[in-house]
Amino acid sequence: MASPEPSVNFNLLHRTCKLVVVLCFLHISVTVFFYVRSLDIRFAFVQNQQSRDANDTATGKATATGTIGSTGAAQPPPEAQAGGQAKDEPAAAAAGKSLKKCPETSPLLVGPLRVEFNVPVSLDDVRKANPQVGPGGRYKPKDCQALQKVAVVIPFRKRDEHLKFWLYYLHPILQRQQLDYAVYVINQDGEETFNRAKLLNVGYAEAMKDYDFDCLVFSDVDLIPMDDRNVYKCFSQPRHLSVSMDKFGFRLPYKQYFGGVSSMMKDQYLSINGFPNNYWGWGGEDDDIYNRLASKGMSISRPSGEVGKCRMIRHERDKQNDPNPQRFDRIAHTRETMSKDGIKSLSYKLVAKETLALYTKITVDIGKP
Ligand code: UDH
Ligand code: NGS
Repeated sequence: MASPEPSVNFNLLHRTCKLVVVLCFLHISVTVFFYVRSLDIRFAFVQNQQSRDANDTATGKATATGTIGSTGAAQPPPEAQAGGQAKDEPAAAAAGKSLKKCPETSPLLVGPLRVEFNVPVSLDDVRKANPQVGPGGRYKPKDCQALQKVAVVIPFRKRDEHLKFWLYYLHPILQRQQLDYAVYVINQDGEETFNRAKLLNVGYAEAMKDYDFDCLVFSDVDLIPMDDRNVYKCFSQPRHLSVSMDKFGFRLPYKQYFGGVSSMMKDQYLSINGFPNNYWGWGGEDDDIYNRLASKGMSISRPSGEVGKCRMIRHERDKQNDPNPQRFDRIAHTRETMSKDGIKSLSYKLVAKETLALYTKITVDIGKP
């Protein structure tokens, strides 16, 4: 007699298998559903990051203070949602609490940059690309307290095309460097012989009337850094920043070279009585500054050759800036002259001070040789 048991067993096995298959299907569906959803979120995050990055390039705004929801909108971090301790910095600022200090190295830096001068730029474009830069070319980070207050001083006369490129490249860089900065263009009035170092002294004097800057960056108008890790700030020793220029084959032309772009803390600058006022025409004033620093026992700090790469905008020699025949004699006597000639003996006539959208323009009569 045939027993019914095998058929019962078979039916049971059949049903169990069906159940397992259904469960597997359910499991796979749920997994696929959540996987696709997570892709969606990641995609939204990337898109959002990109637009934030583009915006941050212009604004220098710190990123990633919250999480990104499926809508792509920034949301408070989980701790804040749960009523935890996470700090929302802008809210802290709004509540009158002091901001925390910016980090030693800005997280916004991107490293090597492409720098080209073949397409002209307009001031209008630069303004639009830098909405966070205030009148006079001033900026400070919103989300943290900048480590230094920096006045960037540019000696100037009739180099408007170069200035546009300088503003176009430098404003985004300086914002990413999380500096509290302002740009001063010191325009020599009239047609007399150019005097770079005296204009830089005027820049110091005029900038200090506006704000308690603790660092001065002195930059030629035609020099653009090729790496934003070359931070336009001050160090424990005076800094030479344009160490690796294209026109010198990306090398330092000589060990004492201090031309182009340099920076000094206010007290370093004052300890050498500022810069010489009597170098009229091209050459030697940067060597005199180097001599001043060396005579006070200071050394020159520099970025690496890689980080210090920069491009110079090619140009012809300017009118009224021929090589100064007295420069060799003058640099041979820096030690004797520096206490008498410098910021303490500076005299000039302020012709105009204009607070423009991207910089402060100081037009000045500095006399003649
Ligand atoms: N500068 C002006 N206007 C002038 C002269 C100088 O704005 O008429 C400023 C400007 O910021 C410039 C800086 O001063 O970058 C230094 O000027 P410089 O002439 O000493 O140095 P630069 O490197 O030129 O600009 C060196 C001479 C190049 C000769 C090239 C011949 N092909
Ligand atoms: C030196 C000049 C510096 C000048 C440097 C680079 O010879 O002022 O060349 O010049 N010193 C003297 O003349 C004493 S550059 O090639 O950039 O025009 O900065």
